[in-house]
This record gives sequence, C-alpha cells and structure tokens, in this order.
Amino acid sequence: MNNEEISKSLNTQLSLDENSKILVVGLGETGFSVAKFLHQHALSFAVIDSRKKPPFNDALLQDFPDTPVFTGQFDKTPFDVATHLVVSPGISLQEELVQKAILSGTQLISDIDLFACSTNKPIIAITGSNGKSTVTTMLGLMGNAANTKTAIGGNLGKPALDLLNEDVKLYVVELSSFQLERISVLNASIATILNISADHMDRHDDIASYAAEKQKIFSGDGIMVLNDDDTLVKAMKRKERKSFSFSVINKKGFHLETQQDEEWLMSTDQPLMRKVDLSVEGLHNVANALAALALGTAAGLNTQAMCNALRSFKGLDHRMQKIANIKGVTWVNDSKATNMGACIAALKGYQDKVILIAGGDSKGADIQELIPVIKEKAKCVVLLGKDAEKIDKAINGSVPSYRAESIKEAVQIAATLATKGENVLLSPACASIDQYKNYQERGDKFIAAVKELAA
Ligand code: UMA
Ligand code: ADP
Repeated sequence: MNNEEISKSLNTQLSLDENSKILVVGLGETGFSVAKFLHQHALSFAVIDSRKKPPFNDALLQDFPDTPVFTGQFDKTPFDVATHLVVSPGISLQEELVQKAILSGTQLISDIDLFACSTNKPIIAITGSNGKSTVTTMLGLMGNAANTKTAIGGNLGKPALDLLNEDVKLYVVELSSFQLERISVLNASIATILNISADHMDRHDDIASYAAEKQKIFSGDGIMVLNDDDTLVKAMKRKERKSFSFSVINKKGFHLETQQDEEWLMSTDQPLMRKVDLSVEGLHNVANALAALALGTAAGLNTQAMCNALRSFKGLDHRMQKIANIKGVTWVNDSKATNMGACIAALKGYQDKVILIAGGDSKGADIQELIPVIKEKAKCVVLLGKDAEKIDKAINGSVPSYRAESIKEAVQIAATLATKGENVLLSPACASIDQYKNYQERGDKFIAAVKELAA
C-alpha cells in the first residue's frame, strides 16, 4: 500500500486524520515504533512514559526533537487533550488516567491496529499461553524456505510496525494477551490460539477473561487454526469460518500417527514428515510443528519446503536448550518457562525423574496445578526467588526440596544431587523479574554457572 492508501485506511478504520491529537503512552520498543510510523504519515502526536528515562528517550529526542515528551509520571493534561491513545502493552489498561480517558470518549488504538491498516498482504497472527515464539519462528523459516518473503515479529521482539516493507509477501506476528486486549481492527488472514493455560493472572481477572482477550485474535473472517487437544480453544470454532485443526492425541486434521512402526506428522491421511526428523525436543514441540504446518498450509506454502524448514530448526535459546553433559549429567536451560503450563510441558517430556530448578515471580498463578507433575517427574526440586516459599508450601514435602539464593547457587546444589544419567532442568514456572532483568539474563547466568562447573 502506498502512503496515500494507508492514510485513507487509517482514516476510515481508526478515524485518524490531520486533526487527530494522538498520545503515545509508553516509550519502549512499541512506543518508538509508533512514533516513527506516525511521523512518517504526518500525524500529530505527543509521547508520555511514567519512567524517568524510558528506553527510547534519547532516540526520540534525536529523531523527532519537536515532539512533546512527558516522562517521570503520568500527567493528566496530555490525556485530556488527546483524541486517540496508543497504549503500549506493558501498561495496564486499568491505569487510572488511561481508564478516565477511555471513559470520556478518547479512542484507544494499538500499534497492531496501525499495522493492520497499513498492509493488504496476508497476516498470520499467533497467540497462546506457550509456544508462540517457537511457532512464529517456524513459520518464518517455512515461508522463506518456500520462497515467500516472510517477516516475523510482534511480541517476539521486533514491533509489528517495524516489519512493514513492500517486498514482504507474508507477515507472521506473535501477539500477547496485552496486545490483543487493545486491538480493534485486526482481520488476520489466518489466526491461531495454540493453547490456553493460566498466565499473567496478576493482570487478568480470571482465566475466562484471559481467554476472552486471546479470542480477539479471531476477529474478522480469516481462517482459524485450532488446537483440538485444548478444550477452551476447540470451543472457539465457528461453523461459518474455514478452519484447520491440530492434535497430538486424535487422528484428525494435522496430527501424529504411527505408520509401519514409525511416528509421522500427518495431514489427514497424508504423511508429511517423520517425528524423529524434528530436531526440537518434547511432545509440546510436536504440537508446535503441527500447528506451524497447519498455518503454513492455510497460507498456501509448499509442503516439502515447510518440512525441510522444520527439519533444520534446532529450537530457540532458553527453551529446552541442552547446555552440557558433565560427568553423565545433562543440563537443560528452559528459562523461558515463565508459567506453570510451560514447566508442566517440560517435565512431561521426560521418561525419568529430573532435578528441577524452579521459582521466581509466579504472577499470581495457582501453584497446585504443578504439584502432580512434580510428584511424578521430579526427583527433587531446588527453589529460588520471590515465590520459593509459596511453591515449597504447595509441594508440602512430597518431594525433597532445597533453597538457593541465586541461579549460581541453585546449580551448585543441583550438582551435588544429580548422578550419572540424570537431567538437571531449569524450568522455573515463574517470571524472572524479581531477581533478573529478564528470562534471557536468568538463562545466561544458568549457562555460565554450568560452564563453571564443567571447568
Ligand atoms: N513501563 C512503565 N511505564 C510506562 C511504560 C512502560 O513502567 O510508561 C514498563 C512496563 O510496565 C513494562 C516495561 O516498561 O514493565 C516495558 O513496557 P513497554 O510497553 O514499553 O514494552 P515494549 O518495550 O514496547 O515491549 C513490548 C512487549 N513488552 C511487554 O508486553 C511487556 C515486548 O514483549 C514486545 O517484544 C515488544 O513490545 C514489541 O512488540 C516482551 C514481553 O515480555 C518480550 N512480553 C510479555 C510475554 O511475552 O510474556 C507479554
Ligand atoms: P511463548 O512465546 O508463548 O512464551 P515459547 O516458544 O517462547 O512460547 O516457549 C515458552 C516456554 O513454553 C518454553 O519453556 C517452552 O519449552 C514452552 N513451550 C513451548 N511450546 C509449548 C507448548 N505448545 N505447550 C506448552 N509449553 C510450551
């Protein structure tokens, strides 16, 4: 779409024009991508962030010195004069001034709305409690292997607006529940909810309202890709819409089936590729591969190219990442397991009992969910972080538990507990922000501590 077409689309779909006064709330990755976009389309905006020095403060001052910027706290005045608010995903919509503005008629829009208005190329939108980044990355590899120039981003890292490029033939965007709760015009050509398990319960009232936010990904009339093994997701099917399904349990849609003693990823009765040829570990990753095949098929990608891409995909860092084998003990970094569902999937992937390192900020989750799997799959647990005590209480002595102050100490304790042939798994079931900058830093510190052991 050229700039004129985009301006028209922004006007008809979001009522944006030269008289609009847009307040960009948040100056992180999202806020800065929005600022660049609004500037490019000659729309008038100001920026506000409650942080004293938000991450893109200097970049904004340098690139757009005339833009009014308010930092340090949320000030009422810019909210009062705004006609539109673009609220970054890290800011709760319950924030007092945001709520007041919305109630008084200020239009809430998001970077994803701006993105959706600015392209007529197909968009594959991916959400779910777990597996989003893995499936989004798989799709990117598949699209490019099939000679369809594919751009991937969104919650994955690169903001959706930064992906816009005339050469791109297919957009694949990972969307979080925070991004979805503030969209209004997304009409993805193909959309999926990979699974729903409790996450971010500190920002959502309950699992029903969290699922309702996720369901917004299906707004419009695009193709739905549904997880047949997830009751909440399966129930979202709409008869009038074209849909595909995937399952690792039932033998329909994109599924797993044994043929002549070998397990195959199948599409209805057509074998696609052997399960052993996937380089990623665990049944949850088979589900991810099936979801990616379903999404890619819906987008018309070549099957052989998709399978080749899956064969070469080794998995993302910090997700079931094998770090080292030291004296017969395998060390696995699954630091990205920031909720109960991811830790449960990790544990279920093991035949034998593991030494589990877990803990951090559980974000208001119900820990009881984790306990039966811990009992079944953990030889012992090393706990750290803000909710170590809470998890320990829930375990209630059913498996031995130990306390560590840091990842480094957790690794040292685990080393004394593990014997040859066993696995030590860091799969915290919790966010890292109570002790670390993010899950990457937690994972990196784990890797460094394991390497020290090896030395
Ligand atoms: N913040 C303030 N005051 C403000 C604005 C933000 O304190 O005025 C805080 C937020 O509470 C948050 C942090 O700053 O702790 C970052 O918020 P942001 O909205 O500025 O975040 P961005 O830098 O724009 O990054 C966001 C996503 N972050 C969040 O949703 C928290 C990134 O996902 C995403 O990659 C990026 O947009 C591009 O689309 C990250 C994430 O952690 C990876 N997502 C969560 C997850 O995956 O679980 C949802
Ligand atoms: P997301 O982007 O949704 O956070 P990732 O692909 O980054 O998903 O994986 C996050 C965590 O969830 C990792 O610990 C990973 O092993 C686990 N995981 C990945 N796919 C699934 C799935 N389909 N079901 C449950 N857990 C999963």
